[in-house]
Amino acid sequence: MAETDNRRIVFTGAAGGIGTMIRPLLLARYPRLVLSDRVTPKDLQPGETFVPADLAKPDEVAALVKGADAVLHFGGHSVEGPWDTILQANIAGCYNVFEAARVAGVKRLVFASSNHAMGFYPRRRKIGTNLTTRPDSRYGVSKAFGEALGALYADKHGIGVTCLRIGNVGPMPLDVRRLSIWLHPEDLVQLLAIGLDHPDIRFEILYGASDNEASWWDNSRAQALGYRPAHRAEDHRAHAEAEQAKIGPDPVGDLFQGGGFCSAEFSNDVKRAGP
Ligand code: 15L
Repeated sequence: MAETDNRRIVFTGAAGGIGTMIRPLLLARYPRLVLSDRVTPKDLQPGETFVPADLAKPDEVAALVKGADAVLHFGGHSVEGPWDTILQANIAGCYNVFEAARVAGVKRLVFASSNHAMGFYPRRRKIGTNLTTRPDSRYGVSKAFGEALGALYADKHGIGVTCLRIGNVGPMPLDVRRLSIWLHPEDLVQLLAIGLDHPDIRFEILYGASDNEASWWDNSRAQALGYRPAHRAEDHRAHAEAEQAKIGPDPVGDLFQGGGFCSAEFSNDVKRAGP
C-alpha cells in the first residue's frame, strides 16, 4: 500500500477558478492541504484547512507558510490589470511567498506562471523554455518576474522550484487559440505532482498544456520528467470551432500566442512586434 503523504502543502489562490477545479484531485494525492485566499473556499473537506492571507502583506504570508513543506503558489491577479493591482498582488505578493518559503525552510515550490510571459511570440513559431521572455501585458511581466524569483531562490537558497507556464485550464478548450494551449485539470495535477515529488527538481520551467496537436510549445522537459498528459485538445475541436465562430477576428491578437492580451492597449506596428 502506498504510504500517506504527510507533507503540509500550502496552496495559495485556492478559492480561484483553477483552485476550485483541482482541489479534489489534489486532496486525493496530498491529504494535508492548507488552502489560502482572501475569500473562504467553498465546501472545505477533511484534510483541508483554510488560512486567509492577503499576499501583499508579508506578515500574513509568513504566518501562512510557517511549518509548510511545500507551496503551490496560484494566488494573485489572474489576468491583465492596472499597474498597482499587479504590483501588489503579483509582484510584492510573489516575493512575499518566496521569501516566506525561504524563512520556513520549504523544500518545494510550484509557481503558476502563464503563457502570457511569452505571449508576443508568434503563433507560427514553436517555442521551448530556452528563449527570452516576451510578455504581452503587465500581468505577463509579473509572471516573468515570478520565474526570475524562482531561479533566484532555487540557485541561492536551494528551494526546488517548478514554474508552470500555464495555458488555459478547464474541462474543454474554449476556442481555437485554446486548442493550442489547453490544459485539463487532471494533467495540471500531474505537473504539480512532478514539481512536488520528482527527485531531480532544482529549477524547472515547464509548459502547462495537455496533449495538444496544435501546440506552440516544446514541452520535452516535462516529458523527460515523466509527464504523460491524458487529455487531447483535438477531441474537442468541434466545440472549440463552434465557440470561435461566435467571436470576431482580432487582427493583432490572432497573430500572437497571447491573443487578446497582445491586442489590448496595442499601439505598435504589427511588423515591428515581430510575427
Ligand atoms: C491566463 O494566464 C489567465 O489566468 C487565464 O484567465 C486565461 O486568460 C489564460 O491565461 C489564457 O491565455 O487563455
